[in-house]
Amino acid sequence: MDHVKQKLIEVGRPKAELLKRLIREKGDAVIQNVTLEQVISGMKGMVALLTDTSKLDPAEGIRFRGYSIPELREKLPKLHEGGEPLPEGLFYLMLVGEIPSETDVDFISKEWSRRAQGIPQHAFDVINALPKSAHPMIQFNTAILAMSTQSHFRKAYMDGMDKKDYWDPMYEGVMDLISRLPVIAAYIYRRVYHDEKYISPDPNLDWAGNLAHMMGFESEEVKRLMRLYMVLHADHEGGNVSAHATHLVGTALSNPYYSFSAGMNGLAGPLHGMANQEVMHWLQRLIKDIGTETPTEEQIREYTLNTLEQGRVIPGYGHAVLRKTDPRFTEQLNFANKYIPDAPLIQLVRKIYEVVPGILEATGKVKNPYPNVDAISGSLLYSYGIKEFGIYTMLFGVSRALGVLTSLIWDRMYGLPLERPTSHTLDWFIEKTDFVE
Ligand code: HAX
Repeated sequence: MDHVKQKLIEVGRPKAELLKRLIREKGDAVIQNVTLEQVISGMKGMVALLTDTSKLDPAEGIRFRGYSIPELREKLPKLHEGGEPLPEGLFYLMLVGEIPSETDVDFISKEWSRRAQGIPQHAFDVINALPKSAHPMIQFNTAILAMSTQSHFRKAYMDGMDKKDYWDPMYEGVMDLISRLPVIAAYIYRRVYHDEKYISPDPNLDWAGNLAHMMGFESEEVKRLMRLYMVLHADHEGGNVSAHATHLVGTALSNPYYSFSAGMNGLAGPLHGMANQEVMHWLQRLIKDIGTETPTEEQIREYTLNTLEQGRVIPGYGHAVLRKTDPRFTEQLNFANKYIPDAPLIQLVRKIYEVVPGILEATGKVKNPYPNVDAISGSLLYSYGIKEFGIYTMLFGVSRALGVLTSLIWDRMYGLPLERPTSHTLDWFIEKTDFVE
């Protein structure tokens, strides 16, 4: 048994016992009152999930196992002095709750590199069976499902595994799946945008650096960006659509491929992960309609108001939980200010940030008028030469695997049961609230 898995048992078993005791002794404690509005408005603010990997504070933003993004950048192992933390380290932190050593990170890097070699040929075949015009998220998700033929969990379940061991084949499947996503994503990218000229993985590279390499980007600059991107998009507590969908499907004891695929279907929606692509379309149209890459604040104001008048949202702005500028936006802006301050799209993003929050605030209904992670991520990728918007959500998906799949292992470690909330008809809500029609 590898040492990460051993560590996971050491940490996981006592916590699973603790949870059992908590339910036994405090199971009937009331933790929240729920309003009708919360139910109907997408369960916002309703406590409904146990997720340990990260926690989102409306004002401060995300913390991974208690660490803010600036703390992670300081504490997680890096390949180079002054470089970006390795996503492998964030995975370890989310999995076992401790900052990893360089040896831990190196082990995970090598392990993922090894496991990535096991992708079944039929995963590539199903991608090839789709038209190149199929959105990369369709190709990505199809390949994820196709790889579930190798599910350790399914096999162990069929063999009659004991409930308390569910986490073990889940860990194996999750490690396989995470290791393989960059290969699949790069394959789709090269297939669609680079005449099927594929690049083999380099076993000596880290997980994110390898993704850049397989996509055809050899510079250390792009690899550094990819590490940042993979860390920033990894997790956002348990209630966001991709995390919740992965968790929900997992509670039916569906294998990690089925579960993650559900999450990716959610990520592909324009109000969630696809917003990064939507932002680029919005910026592209703005530049085309106004006729310049350097519009004035007044021109941006008019364009924004026009979008709102058409009954559309401003992509990259707003959030269901955050009530301040998303620190993931700020981290990317800091990165851009440091390395590519004069990139035209970055200058435009900065200018839009000056204008849009005031307009959204003035509508009186938008609860968070500030930018989220997607307001800048595409512009950053674009400025580094990754210009094909169609893959941006897929890259988000590769990163999101780190958090939601770690939670899936913990769901099985905790022995969480089938998720099955209650629904009611409109008549029931009317009666329950003594509403007079
Ligand atoms: N532009 C225009 N209107 C917006 C808006 C925006 N960026 N954000 C919210 N609103 C509107 C809502 O559509 C809603 O209008 P109606 O009452 O007319 O239906 C009203 O303001 C209240 O919404 P809210 O409570 O502030 O926001 P929600 O929690 O319902 O939704 C969203 C949060 C992120 C979906 C929303 O802010 C939005 O649509 N933003 C644009 C799309 C986007 O950037 N999504 C990515 C979010 C981050 C993420 O998950 N990344 O993956």
